[in-house]
Amino acid sequence: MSILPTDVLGQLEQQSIELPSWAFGNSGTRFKVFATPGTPRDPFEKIADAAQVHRFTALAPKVALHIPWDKVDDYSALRAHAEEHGVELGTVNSNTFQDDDYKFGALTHEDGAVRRKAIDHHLECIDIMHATGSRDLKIWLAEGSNYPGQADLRGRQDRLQESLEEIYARLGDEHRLVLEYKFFEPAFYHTDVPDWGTSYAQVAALGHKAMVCLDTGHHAPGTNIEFIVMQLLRLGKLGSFDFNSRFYADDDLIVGAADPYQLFRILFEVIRGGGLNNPDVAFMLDQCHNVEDKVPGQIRSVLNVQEMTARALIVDTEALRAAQVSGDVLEANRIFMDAFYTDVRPALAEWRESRGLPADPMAAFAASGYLQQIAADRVGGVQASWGA
Ligand code: PSV
Ligand code: MN
Ligand code: MN
Repeated sequence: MSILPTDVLGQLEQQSIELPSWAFGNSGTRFKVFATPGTPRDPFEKIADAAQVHRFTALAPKVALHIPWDKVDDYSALRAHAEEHGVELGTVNSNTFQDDDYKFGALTHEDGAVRRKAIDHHLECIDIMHATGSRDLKIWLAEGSNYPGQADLRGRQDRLQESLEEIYARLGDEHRLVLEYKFFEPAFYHTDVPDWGTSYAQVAALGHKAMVCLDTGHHAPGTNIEFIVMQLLRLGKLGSFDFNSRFYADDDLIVGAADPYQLFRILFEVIRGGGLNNPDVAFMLDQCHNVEDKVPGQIRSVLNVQEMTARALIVDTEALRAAQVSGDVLEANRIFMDAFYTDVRPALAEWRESRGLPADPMAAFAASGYLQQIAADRVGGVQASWGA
């Protein structure tokens, strides 16, 4: 018998991970952006590449957009293009971090004219969501200050609330707003939405359509992220994940690359708190592939999430509960670790084949010749970068 029982496979079948369009563009550090041959030149090509990930894994049916990076004249055409490629358009991410006007803030700015511009950008994103059929507006704010005394911390928090209220009021019935937090960067002294508590306080004041977005790379070293996942699920306020890995800060590396055990622990709390099918939670990646090929980078990412999910699903929860209740610390920990140490890869490969998917999606994609094809086809034009 497979180490993955039928009910576990049934749950795995429901897994759905949203890909970020920007993962397919060139990205880098402030030192250098390394271009990859065949990198998409526009949002249409990014979606075509994202569709490959779904084709080889059946795990990634949605692609998130970033505005203005994915600005097009006709979003209905982009939506139709996605559907032709077997995927849907997902979360719309706003961007108030690349404009000179936002040097001292956007939704929190002292100047009402700048706040107006930033709010209007979000209203435009909501208009786009109607055309793309997206549910979620994701807001990450780069605002903060570098020096004590530079900013009126409290006034900024009040203005943030007012700005968010106006954006929230424009959401359609089918829409949600998710507010992402990040403990530092680009501001180094204070950040206006630095932690889940601030995000929670802001979205709780808005209403039921506003939730928290948890980016796994946005915490101080040593933070118990699974505890935050548990708490937000318990409060009914975990709206979405931005999955990635970090060694130091916001590294945006392949999810599960730095610490697969942490990913396992997070997914265990996801399952404990409502399961993979929880309609409230969007499972997104937020990664950049600086030195590796982008499509296989994304394939590896979704497979890592699938693998750690499978391990989390085979925790013997009944035995674990009994050990917890009886105070058997070592037995409880053994049960937990047993699942984590179980190699589920052969069973997953077998299961994929039984569903008409390649047993090894990485190898199958490499053999498909897609990267060579796009390198030949997409000569000329300007390659999309992490930004445009
Ligand atoms: C900010 O660091 C962030 O995590 C936000 O989600 C942005 O939209 C994204 O990165 C851009 O890569
Ligand atoms: Mn993010
Ligand atoms: Mn980030």
